[in-house]
Amino acid sequence: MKPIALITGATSGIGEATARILAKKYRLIITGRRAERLDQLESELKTEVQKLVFDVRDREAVNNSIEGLPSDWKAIDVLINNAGNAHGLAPIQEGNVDDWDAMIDINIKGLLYVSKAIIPGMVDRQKGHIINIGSVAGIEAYPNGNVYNASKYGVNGLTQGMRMDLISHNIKVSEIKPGLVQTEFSEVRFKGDQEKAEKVYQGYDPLQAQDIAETIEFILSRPAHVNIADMLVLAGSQASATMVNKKS
Ligand code: NDP
Ligand code: 8X3
Repeated sequence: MKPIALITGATSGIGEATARILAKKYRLIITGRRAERLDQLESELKTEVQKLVFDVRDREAVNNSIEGLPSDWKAIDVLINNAGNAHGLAPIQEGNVDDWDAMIDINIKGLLYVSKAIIPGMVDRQKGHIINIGSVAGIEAYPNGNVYNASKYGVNGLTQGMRMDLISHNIKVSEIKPGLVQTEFSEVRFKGDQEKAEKVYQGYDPLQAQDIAETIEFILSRPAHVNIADMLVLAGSQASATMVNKKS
């Protein structure tokens, strides 16, 4: 029987690409709010799949969904805490408080709610691997990034703490900090403004979701005596959160 991986935010970008790669070796629990996308993805995956539709901000929905999994799907081996987004890009004095709430509630509290529903089972089984998707934005602030930066700094701190608390239970905790990845991320950040979103990825070759999915696959495929704690993965032309060598 294949081991089980649960991926949050599997309806697009990094999460979706990760589902496609991990389907080779894992049974998958794919999650997100857009049910129709999960249906489509399930139809394309060549592995057994469970779909859970919930908003990671809704603690009750997270708990009910995970508790409601069939008994032979409860022993989750791998958790990919990927769901998240930036909402807005504005100086702190002009920030939209609803955007701030969304980023803190999704990127930090949502990650915690999902983790809280899954970690006790991993502790009982003395087995598991959690990969949190942080960001270069979680080790370097940039102008107008403020609350998104704070949310990813939060993921960075949480990952370190989780690793310490869970090490004695044989649970590995890793973090990947991607740089610029061409996904729906900027469409969400700029609230559907395609022109602004496309500009983020012009003049250089950005990372693709597949690159991060392959990094996840690599981390999970290391032998038991190797724990990849942290990986910063930038685009080829990127030196830092703010420095990209653009052609034009
Ligand atoms: P996408 O916008 O393509 O994907 C985001 C995913 O998160 C979607 O599947 C979305 O599903 C899910 N999601 C968002 N909000 C919620 C919510 N409230 N409840 C449940 N699921 C939610 O972006 P990426 O693939 O790029 O982003 C994935 C992760 O990677 C995020 O944590 C992001 O911060 C991080 N990251 C991205 C980078 C980039 O440049 N793209 C760089 C560094 C880190 P749905 O809308 O269906 O709920
Ligand atoms: C996404 C990468 O640099 O746009 O976390 O914040 S960045």
